[in-house]
Amino acid sequence: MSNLADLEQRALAELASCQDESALRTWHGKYLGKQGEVVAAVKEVVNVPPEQRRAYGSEANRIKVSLTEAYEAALAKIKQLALEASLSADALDVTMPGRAMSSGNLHVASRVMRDVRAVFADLGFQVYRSREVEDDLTNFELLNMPPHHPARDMWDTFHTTIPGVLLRTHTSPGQIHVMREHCPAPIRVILPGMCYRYENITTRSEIMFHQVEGLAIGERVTMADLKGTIVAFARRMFGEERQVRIRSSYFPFTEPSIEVDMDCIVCAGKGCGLCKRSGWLEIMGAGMVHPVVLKNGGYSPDQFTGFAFGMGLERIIMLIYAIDDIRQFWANDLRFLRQF
Ligand code: FA5
Repeated sequence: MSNLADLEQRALAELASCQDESALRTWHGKYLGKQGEVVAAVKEVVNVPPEQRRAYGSEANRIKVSLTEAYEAALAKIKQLALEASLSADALDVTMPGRAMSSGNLHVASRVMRDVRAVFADLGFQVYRSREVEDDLTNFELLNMPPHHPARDMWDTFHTTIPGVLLRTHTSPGQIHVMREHCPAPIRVILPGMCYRYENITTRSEIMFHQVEGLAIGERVTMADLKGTIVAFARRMFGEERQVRIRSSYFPFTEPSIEVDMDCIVCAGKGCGLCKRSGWLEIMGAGMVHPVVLKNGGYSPDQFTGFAFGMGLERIIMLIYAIDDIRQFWANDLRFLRQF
């Protein structure tokens, strides 16, 4: 008959001396496994005299339960110590579950700008990037607006502390840069980018906004080419059924000048709040490049003609998505930005 008290003491002493998980598992086999000493001691009950059998049996079971609990506690402790040791040694626990990365998305202005660029690429236009900090000469004078010309009032300007240096009010000064770089070769480019105007912020006007300038110069470029380009762009961008309307207008750097409207995308020309009940929405200013501007860009107006246009990107996006407040674009409100 086993000496239960001796067995328990021995098992506990050996358990306390186990240093790692493998020693613990060996201990478990020796005492609590199928062939283990504790199981053997429990089976021993049949050899105990009947008057001691009940006491022996219950003591053997108590020892089995208590050693099982001691083993589980020791195993948990050793696992915890091993985890802490590996964390402090590696500083990276590859067993921990990963943290999900939230993926961002392109700003709606960048996305639609890509679409616009793709449409013009199909029409044979290259992209030319021009500077945002300009000089007065290129932003105004070379575009046929000498100092004190009243047309300058059309563009409220952010001037810098350096005299004659300003934030461009439109992408049109890029026309001068690209012409001077490429003259006398024909040009077909778009010039996308940010513009700045010192004006009141309203639901339709911001102090910073994107424009997409277009410029085509060649020996036989006509108003019909301008019209065809605009119509092709509007239909590719907004749908084949779109109607385009051309009104005469005035810009100092184009002659003749036009303003281009599209039938309202929301009410299909019937009249609604977005189009101010007119059925039409303005999408760009345009015209034939003024001879003075051609000359300033290095081209002879006797040999070359050209067309140019400039459209406001945010206004176009407002049409596509029926956005009623331009201030949303740069307000950094994720609820707005995540919709696109
Ligand atoms: C111009 O800026 C001319 N440079 C366009 C041009 C280019 C005409 C080439 C002829 C030849 P305008 O000031 O109208 O024109 O601006 C063009 C477009 O920019 C407008 O139709 C509008 O869509 C957008 N825009 C103008 N001001 C703002 C503003 N404050 N906020 C948002 N968009 C604006």
